[in-house]
Amino acid sequence: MSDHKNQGFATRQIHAGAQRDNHGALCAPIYQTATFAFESAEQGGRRFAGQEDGYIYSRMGNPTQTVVEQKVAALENAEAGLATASGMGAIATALWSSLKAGDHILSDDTLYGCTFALLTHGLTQYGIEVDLIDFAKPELVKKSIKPNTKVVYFETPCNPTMKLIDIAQIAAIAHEADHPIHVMVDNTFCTPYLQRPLDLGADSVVHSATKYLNGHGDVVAGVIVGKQDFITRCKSYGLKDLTGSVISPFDAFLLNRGMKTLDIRMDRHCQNAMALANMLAEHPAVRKVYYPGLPDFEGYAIAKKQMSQFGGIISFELNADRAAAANFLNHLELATIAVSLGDTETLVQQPASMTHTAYSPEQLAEVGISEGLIRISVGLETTDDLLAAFKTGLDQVKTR
Ligand code: 7XF
Repeated sequence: MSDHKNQGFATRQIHAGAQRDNHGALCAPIYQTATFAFESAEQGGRRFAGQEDGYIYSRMGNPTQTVVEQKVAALENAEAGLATASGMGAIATALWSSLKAGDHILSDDTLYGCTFALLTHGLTQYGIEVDLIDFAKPELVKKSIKPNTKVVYFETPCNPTMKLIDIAQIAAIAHEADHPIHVMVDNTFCTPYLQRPLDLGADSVVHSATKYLNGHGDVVAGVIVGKQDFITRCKSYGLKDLTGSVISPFDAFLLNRGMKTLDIRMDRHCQNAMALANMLAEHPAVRKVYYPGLPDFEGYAIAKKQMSQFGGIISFELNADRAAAANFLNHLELATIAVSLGDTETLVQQPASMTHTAYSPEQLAEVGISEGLIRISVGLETTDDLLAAFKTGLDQVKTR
């Protein structure tokens, strides 16, 4: 358990995990080494046997990685954390560490495209039963739990429709079952600054640290946090033997640096997104805005309850055909057409043809991802400049 429990978020994001090296370096150094020297054959044996703490080989841990892990764990109020080479590395490591052939995973139906692919095209090939249902219907979740259900999995807000799922309610349903069920939440869209699923009853949290945690668009990384025994299993089995999805010391260094400013970046992302969502909602060229901070958005009440602010992601549909949506993106000033999110730059993309192509057209329609849906990752630019760029673009849309 971290010793930062009584400190504020900003103090933890800067100091948790930090350790002075022999030279007193302020910033945790990049330990660019694959392996670590043992003082003796006996010491090597003791480390492998788990009888002595210390580093062995960088697939099993590295001091730069440890800083990230302790920091994220402190921010999520978790006992322990594990850093990985990508968000998918975190999700795959956490799921492979929790499931075996014959087990059942119950997941929400709206997931980042590659998570959807991992579950429906991946896990099913290895004898794991997968059911995807709408977790906004808690009664359905209750009915869908089976005797072999081992994991309940979801994102909230969901990528890209911003559907809200009540973490406390779903965790309570899963934990009421007459056998143990592990509740795993992807907290990428919120970060621990806006939402802490473990405090609401979840068992573990996964992140694409590529997004807000790092925040600068220059790293692909992931993290898992949870109870110490679960993280030990993820580290010494899931990551070491099954996925090998190890973060590099340099990426761990950048991630540690990015996380030191998480709260002030998130505040600006949220402010810019709220202003932009309000403008979009009032513009005649816009048919629908998907943003948890709009009081008439489904799930607003859940967002109010479990998030401290409403986040930096907005999706919306134009009151126009698909070609007009592409034309809008092609001529939009300031925003870059790119997948990913949580960067300083505002990014726009179309989930149906980009991030969510693992879904069939029928599956996209079922979860409400329309062909023309546009997702915005609202950046840290000056609010008025962003509003002006989107307004200019929208004013030119030929509405139906
Ligand atoms: O392996 P990654 O670091 O790219 O993370 C995977 C991932 C996991 N969970 C969520 C909620 C995510 O959004 C992602 C990555 N999503 C990007 C996006 O939606 O733009 C990936 C670009 S294809």
